Amino acid sequence: MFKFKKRSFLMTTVLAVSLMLSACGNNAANNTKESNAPANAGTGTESAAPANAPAADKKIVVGFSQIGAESGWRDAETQSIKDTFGNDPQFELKFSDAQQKQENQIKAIRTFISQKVDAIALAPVVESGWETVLEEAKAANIPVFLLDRTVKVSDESLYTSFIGSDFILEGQNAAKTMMELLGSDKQVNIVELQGTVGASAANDRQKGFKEIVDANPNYKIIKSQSGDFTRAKGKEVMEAFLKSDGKNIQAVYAHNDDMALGAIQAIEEYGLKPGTDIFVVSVDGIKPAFEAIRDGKLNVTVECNPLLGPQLKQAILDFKAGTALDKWIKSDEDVYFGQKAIDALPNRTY
Ligand code: GYE
Repeated sequence: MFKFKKRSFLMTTVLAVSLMLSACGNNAANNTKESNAPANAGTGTESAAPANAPAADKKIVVGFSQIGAESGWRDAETQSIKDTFGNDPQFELKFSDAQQKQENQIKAIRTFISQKVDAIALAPVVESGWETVLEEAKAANIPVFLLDRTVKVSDESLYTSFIGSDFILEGQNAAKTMMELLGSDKQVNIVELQGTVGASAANDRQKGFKEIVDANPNYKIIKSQSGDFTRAKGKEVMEAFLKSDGKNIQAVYAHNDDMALGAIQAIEEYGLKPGTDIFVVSVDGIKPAFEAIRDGKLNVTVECNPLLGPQLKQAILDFKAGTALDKWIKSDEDVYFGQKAIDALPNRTY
């Protein structure tokens, strides 16, 4: 049932080719599929030119509401957006850092609306509470692209596309790889470090993982708590888990690498060996995680691609040209452990 070994070469090749394509700003795979989404809903003009074409000499202004800088993954995403739009003279980027607060993101979106930007990109810190401000953007005919995390809204036309990963799949892959490497017939008590409460990345990574674990009576999640996607809180929560459950813990599942790196520190300070005494699996695939795998302290990282700048840019250009977009533009990802992670390390840029 578990197919990573067989598929890993193919997946790596597919990943490399698609990364090359998107690096060239020509991610054909994402732009030619049929879309269920209404094409450019709510933004029509009377012009005979492509529906959303800007005047030839006018820059395309993009407002990006970023969550904050809680993790290495997010820093890499911010850099990807700044590089992509900063290096392209047809764009102007307005960047706003919300410091983890939804209210700051709502304020930023309202500012972008009053500035009449051409497109809004939003990495929503949590899933709910966006309807009102998204309705305001829609009323102003400004397309909203959700980046990396998604929202729960009753009306899907409130955003144009979601560009990001399949978090349920990531959670499933984390559990499947854990069982493959530890053996599914072994008794395994797992502690879980959740991401930010209410974030789609946390909700769905929990859901996918739990689904697989619940199907195996030998595997149990004995504790689960939020470490807010940060290294410091991941360490703090792991310290508490070790204090209450100590040697009863066989594995850690962290919703991101930063929290796993914090947990690794806590395990070492407790006097156990992370990666050996306690199995550690996390999500993201940032460089320090690859280094931790090389050093034998982390067992697995499930990749989640933060380099979303080229896909966002292509989506905005397609939208402007009146091309139908996928409602969900998926990013490419893989699973890394053992030698495969060590081999990939020199090419990790973030
Ligand atoms: O995994 C985590 C970050 O939303 C996919 O947010 C993103 C997550 C990522 O802080 O490290």
